[in-house]
Amino acid sequence: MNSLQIEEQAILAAREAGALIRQKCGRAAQTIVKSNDYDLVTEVDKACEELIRRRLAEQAPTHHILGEEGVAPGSAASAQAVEESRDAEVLWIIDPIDGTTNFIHGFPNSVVSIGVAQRGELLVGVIYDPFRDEMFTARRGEGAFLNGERLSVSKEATLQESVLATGFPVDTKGARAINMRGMQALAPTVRNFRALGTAALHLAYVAAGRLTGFWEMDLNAWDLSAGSLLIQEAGGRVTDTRGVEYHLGVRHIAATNGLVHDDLLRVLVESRATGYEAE
Ligand code: 2AM
Ligand code: CA
Repeated sequence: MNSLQIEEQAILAAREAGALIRQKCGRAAQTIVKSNDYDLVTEVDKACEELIRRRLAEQAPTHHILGEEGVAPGSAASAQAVEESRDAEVLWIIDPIDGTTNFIHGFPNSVVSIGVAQRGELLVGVIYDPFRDEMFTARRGEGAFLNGERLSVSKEATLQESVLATGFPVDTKGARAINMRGMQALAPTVRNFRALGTAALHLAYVAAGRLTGFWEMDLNAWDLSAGSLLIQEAGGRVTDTRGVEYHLGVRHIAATNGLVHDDLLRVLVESRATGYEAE
């Protein structure tokens, strides 16, 4: 299968799972608590992942799959699962519902995120927003697209002109407090903040120039891989919060149009809000 065929399959899988997300948003019968009371999953997350896995078993039986719902809860288990699978020849990295808390509350902001890597290097990224019917796609070296139209990142050159997004970690005691320090430090300068409850949609919006940048800590490869490729292909920059170029093991993410990247990192480092302080 070449990258074009992989992209086609990812798009079909994302549309299929997206239809279920749209149909079931706010109507999940049961909510299951994962690592703590704020870390949630529903039977629809599992059903969406199952749909995608079934398609891949038929269309690409030799490819490996790393899906959020196939991994034990908690940061350590997630990091280990990524480590164990990242050198696979072809690896599909799947978040069947990014924005599960929104999904449970009927807040119509959840997406399907599918990244495909070859021996650890991202080849294809697809993020589908079923509520707006927006399909974000990228293939390495071929650019990023929204419903077939070429994307490029925004042109804001200063934090003063920037709209930045972030998310609030499920670890209410440690990571959330660190995240608030970052917001506090940035608040006097940035144009404004947005928090949509889905990391993958934030990344897609940075690629589309709708957001200047995004940072968040303790995320997983399935939240970040597809969106990172979209941003790189749209001319932006993706690193960890200390400036190391994005790779599948990155959990503390900074993703921008490139122009404000160093300024964002400087504020996060100076305010001790990179997420690495606790490690
Ligand atoms: P999810 O909806 O797939 O769980 C919101 O700030 C972002 O954090 C979402 O993309 C959400 O993804 C992600 N997230 C939620 N719980 C998480 C956890 N326990 N570890 C890491 N990321 C999580
Ligand atoms: Ca998820």
